[in-house]
Amino acid sequence: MIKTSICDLLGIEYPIFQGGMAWIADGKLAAAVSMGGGLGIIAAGNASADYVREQIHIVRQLTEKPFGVNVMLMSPSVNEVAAVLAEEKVPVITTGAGNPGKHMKAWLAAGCKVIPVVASVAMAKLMTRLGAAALIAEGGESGGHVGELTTMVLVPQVCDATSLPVLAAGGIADGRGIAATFMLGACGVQVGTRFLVAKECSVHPVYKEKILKASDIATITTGKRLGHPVRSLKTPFSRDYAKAEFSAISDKELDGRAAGALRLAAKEGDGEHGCFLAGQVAGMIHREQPAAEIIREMFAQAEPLLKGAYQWVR
Ligand code: TUI
Repeated sequence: MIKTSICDLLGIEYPIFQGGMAWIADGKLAAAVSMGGGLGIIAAGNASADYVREQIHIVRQLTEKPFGVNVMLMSPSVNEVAAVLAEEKVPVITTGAGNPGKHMKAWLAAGCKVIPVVASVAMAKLMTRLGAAALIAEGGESGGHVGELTTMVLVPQVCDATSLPVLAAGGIADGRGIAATFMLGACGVQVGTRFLVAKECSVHPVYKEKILKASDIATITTGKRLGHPVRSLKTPFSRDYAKAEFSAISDKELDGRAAGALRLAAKEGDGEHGCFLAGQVAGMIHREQPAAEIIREMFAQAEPLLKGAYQWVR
């Protein structure tokens, strides 16, 4: 059995969070992951505060286990969503794509545990000072909005910079990823792409098919020119966008191209115009499975690897 400080802190069985995938991670998926012993997370993404409240109620109808909500800090509804989370006293709030500083006091006062995603040591130190309960160090192997550093170099540097529990994210899809990031100092993992193909994930079937068929080099990062690099599958949309970044078109026109593309991928399965966010692990994901089975299988693989690590020591 693999149990760490994050299990005790949150009352979860396995030290694993499901990533807050915008347009994808709803109350049903979050409940399935939490019932499987991990921490299920609802993605607020760009959604309205009403949608987020509805999804919180769905999780609470399905399970009494702890769960989280991920706040996408670039969302136009971020302030309204932030208020709903405090009002609902959501057990865990994770954040992404920015600095959650201005919301921390209200969330902590409501008794929520705040676990920000950080992509740098500076942000890790700031979040530690502001009262975070733990940190998620996310490397650029992950899908979606990405930082500069890889998981391999980010996790140990974040661990050195904080006394808080650190979860590793980016590039983890099986037990080998768990074992490796534990060696870097992490005491838990966050996994997105593998849960995208969970049976309980209601993303469009075309999206799941694309992940299951992806190769090791199936993803690309775009958006650097506008300061928001994003990793997604190579598709007509992302290839055209990548070309446009190096063309003479204006920033405004470039920005306009991405509007609605996440929804088109997740809800319509639109292979032409959709933006299919995915991590570099897509190439190692081959099966749709129930969320609980994914969790059990990952930890069943990690345990003998961690136990057997002594073989290297003479
Ligand atoms: O947030 C993510 N991944 C995401 S968010 C998302 S939705 C989206 N839609 C359109 C454009 C962009 C995103 C899809 N995927 N991951 C967590 C994460 N956070 N990765 C990196 C960061 C991060 C970056 C900068 C955290 C803090 C930060 O601080 C900057 C600052 O304000 O100093």
